[in-house]
Amino acid sequence: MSKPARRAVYFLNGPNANLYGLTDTGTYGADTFETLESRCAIEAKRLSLTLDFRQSNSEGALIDWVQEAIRKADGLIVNGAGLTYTSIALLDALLAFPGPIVEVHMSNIYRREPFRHHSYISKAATGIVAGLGADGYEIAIAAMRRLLDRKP
Ligand code: DHK
Repeated sequence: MSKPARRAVYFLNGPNANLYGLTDTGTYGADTFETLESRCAIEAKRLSLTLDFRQSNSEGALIDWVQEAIRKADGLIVNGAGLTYTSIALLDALLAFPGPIVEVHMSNIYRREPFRHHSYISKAATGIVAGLGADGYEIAIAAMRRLLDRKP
């Protein structure tokens, strides 16, 4: 079988994702954010994806990166973290992205507090991965590869 075409994917992480593995390991697991990033880099390489993996605590930075992705990326994976439940501005930026979007959460947000049960950004998502911990990050990348390979 021929190798799939190389595609560019942005993987954006919101506020406090940099604390994964350092606090609340019961919810988010013991992998640090750096470990998560290197696991994703390995999976992306295996699937011929060029991965741009970023994290910010700032809503504006995340929105700027989504706008940058509109020009530079074929697919977008996003863990909005706490902004998932508050940011219509992040939703509006994501709605402007023309390619597939995978929303990812380390935890199963529907088993948690009610305020985590409504994601604004899901309206822009092609699909969602939640509750699978760090494995979910790799699964989101594999799902993105399949979405990018779909015939229009
Ligand atoms: C990450 C966070 O930081 C929380 O604010 C969300 C999400 C859940 C996650 O499971 O990855 O509520």
